[in-house]
Amino acid sequence: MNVFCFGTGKAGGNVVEQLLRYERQLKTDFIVGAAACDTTAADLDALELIPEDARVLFGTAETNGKGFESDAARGAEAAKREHRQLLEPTDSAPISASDAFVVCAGLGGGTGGPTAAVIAERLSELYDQPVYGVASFSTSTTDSRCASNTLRSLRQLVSATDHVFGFDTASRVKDEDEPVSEETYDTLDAELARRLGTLFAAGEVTTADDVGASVVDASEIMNTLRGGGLATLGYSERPLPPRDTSVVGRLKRLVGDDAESVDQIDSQSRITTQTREAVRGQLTLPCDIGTASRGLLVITGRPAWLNRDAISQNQGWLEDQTGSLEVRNGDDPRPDADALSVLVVLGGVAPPERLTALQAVADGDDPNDA
Ligand SMILES: Nc1nc2c(ncn2[C@@H]2O[C@H](COP(=O)(O)OP(=O)(O)OP(=O)(O)O)[C@@H](O)[C@H]2O)c(=O)[nH]1
Ligand SMILES: [Mg+2]
Repeated sequence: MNVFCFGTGKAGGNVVEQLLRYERQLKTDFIVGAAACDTTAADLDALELIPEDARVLFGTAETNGKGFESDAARGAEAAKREHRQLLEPTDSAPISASDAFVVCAGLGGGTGGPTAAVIAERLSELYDQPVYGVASFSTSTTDSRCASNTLRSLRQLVSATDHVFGFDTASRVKDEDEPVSEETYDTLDAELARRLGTLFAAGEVTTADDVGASVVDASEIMNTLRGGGLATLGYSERPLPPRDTSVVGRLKRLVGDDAESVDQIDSQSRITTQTREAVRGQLTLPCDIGTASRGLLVITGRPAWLNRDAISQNQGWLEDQTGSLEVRNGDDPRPDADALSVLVVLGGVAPPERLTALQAVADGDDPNDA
C-alpha cells in the first residue's frame, strides 16, 4: 500500500523518520512522500530523512519558532488558520500514486495532536484516498493538561480520519513514572514503524510473481480499517533457520531451483506460537481484543515458511478470540527474509480503561492522591 505520510509536532516527525528508515532498511518503496509540520524550528531542523522542502514551520507569528509548549488551543488555532500552508508538501507530490494518507502525531502537546486533526480533515475533503491517523500517547501521565490534550486530540483525530492506530508508550517502557529519554523514544517509534511498515509493505504488490490469492493487497487493508475507530497492532518477529548455504544449496539457487525444504510441523508451530505472542502482550494499544470489529493477520517471511493451513487455522483462532467474523489473512513472501513475522491488525476496538481513566487526570484528580 503506497502512503503519503505527514508527521506533526516533534513526536509525529520522529515517527515518520522511523518509517522512512524502516522503508530503507527493507529496501522497498511504499512511501510516496513524507512531510513534517511543526511550530518548533529546532525540531524540524533536527529531522534527517524528511526532505527540507517538505518541512513546514507554522505559528511563527505567535511562537517565533519556539513551539506552543503544550497550549493545544493556540496550536489548533494556528493550524486552522494556516491549513493551506500545512498541505503545501502535497502540491508537488504524486498523490494519485498513493493509496492512503497517514498522519502521525504524539498527543499531549500543543502542536502535533491538533495539527494532525486539521490536516486529516483537509485531506479528506480534498482527496478520495482514506486518511489514517497514528497516535502515540502515554496513559501514565499525571499532568492534567497533557491528559486533557491527549483525550481531546484523540477524539478529534478519530472523527477526522478513517481509523487511528493507537500506541500507548506507557505499555512499552520499563518504569512508567520515569521521564522517557530521546533514545527510548527512538526505539519505541522504530518499533511502531516496523509494525506500520510491515503492514504497508505487505499491501505493496511489486512483481508479477507476488500476485496470488493469498497475498495482502491495499484493498484488504482498507476493508479491515473501514468503519473508523481505534486500531491496535500486534507483532512478533523471530529468526528463521538460515538457508542451506552448502555448495549444493547455493548451486541449486544459482540455477533457479529456489525451493527451500521446510519441516511442515515446524512452520505450522512457528506461525501459531507467534500469532499468540503478537496478540498477548505485544499490542501497540493493550485493550480488550474481544471488542474488535475487524482483523487482519499478515505473515511475512521466506515463501516456504508461509504455511497456508497454519495461517487459516490462526485466522480462525483470531476470530474466536475477537468474536469477529471479519478477520482477513494474507502473506507477504520475501525470498531474502531471515525472520518470520506475524502482524495482527485489530480495528474498531473499544478504548481501554487506562485511556478513559485519563479523564480523571484531565479533571485534575491526580491518581497518585487516591
Ligand atoms: N512517540 C514519541 N512521543 C514523543 C516524542 N517526543 C515527545 N513525545 C511525547 O509525545 C507527546 C507530544 O509531545 P511533542 O511531540 O514534543 O509535542 P508537540 O506536538 O511538538 O507540541 P508542543 O511542543 O507542545 O508545541 C508528549 O506527551 C511527549 O511525551 C517522540 O519522539 N516520540
Ligand atoms: Mg513541539
